Amino acid sequence: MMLFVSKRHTARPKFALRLLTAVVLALPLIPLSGGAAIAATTSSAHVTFSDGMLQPSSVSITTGGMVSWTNDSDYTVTLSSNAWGSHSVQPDGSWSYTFGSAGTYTYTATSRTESGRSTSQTGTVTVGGSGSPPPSPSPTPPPSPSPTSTPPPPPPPTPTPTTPATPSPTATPSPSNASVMVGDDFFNPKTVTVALGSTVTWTNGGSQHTVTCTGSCGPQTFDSGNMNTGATFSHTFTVAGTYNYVCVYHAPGMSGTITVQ
Ligand SMILES: [Cu+2]
Repeated sequence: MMLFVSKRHTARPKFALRLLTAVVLALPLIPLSGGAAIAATTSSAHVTFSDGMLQPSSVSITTGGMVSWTNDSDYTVTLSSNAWGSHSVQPDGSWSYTFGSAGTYTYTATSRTESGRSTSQTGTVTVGGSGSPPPSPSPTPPPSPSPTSTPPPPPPPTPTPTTPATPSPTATPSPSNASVMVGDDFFNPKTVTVALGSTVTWTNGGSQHTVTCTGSCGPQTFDSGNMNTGATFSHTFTVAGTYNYVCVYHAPGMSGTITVQ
C-alpha cells in the first residue's frame, strides 16, 4: 500500500478514496495469500495490479469461478492470455473474467513504469475442481439408544445323560432258589431254570421217590436217596449246565430238568 502512496501526486480526497478502495479490495486477498488450501476452495479471486506488480501473481479458483483485476496503478495495464485475448484496464478500473473450464491459465500484465519504460508481469490462474463446497461434516448421528439388553436367558440345563447301565453281555441272573413238587410219578414243574449258585428244594408230596442225577445227568451229580412222603431234598448248583435227573423208582417216565445259567 505504501507503494502508490509514494507515487500519488493528486489531491488528498482522491487519495483517501483510493486508499479505502485498496483496503477493501485487499481484504479478500488476505486469506488467499495464506495458503493454497484456502484458495483452492474459493470460487472467485481478486488481483490487484499496483506499481507494475500483480498481487497476488497466482490465484486458484474453482471451475466456473471469476477472477477480478483492479488496476491500482497510474497507468493503463493490458492483460493478455489465450483465454480472453487482450484486455486493457484503465487506472482505477476493474475487469473480471469467468473461467468455465479447468486448467492453468497464464497471462501477462503489461504496463509502463513512471520512467516510461514498458514492464510486463506474468500471472497464473489455476482453475480446477467442480466448485462444490467442501462437504460439510455430516452431523454425528446421535447414538441410537442401545436397547436395554436383556441378558440372554441362561442356557437350558444340559440334561445329564443318563448313562445306560451297561448290560452285561450275558445277564447273569442273581441266584434265586426254586422249589419242585414231587408227586406220584412226576416232578412239578418238570423244567426249572435257575441262576448259578441257586438252591433247588424238592418236597415229596407223594409216596416214595428219589431225586437222582448220576452218570451223564449233568456236569455235577446229586442224589437224594429214598424220600418218604413229606421229605425234602435240596441241592445248590455251582456248575452251570443242564441237569436231567430222574426218580430211580419210576424212571424213565418220572424225570425232570434243571438248567443252571
Ligand atoms: Cu418215583
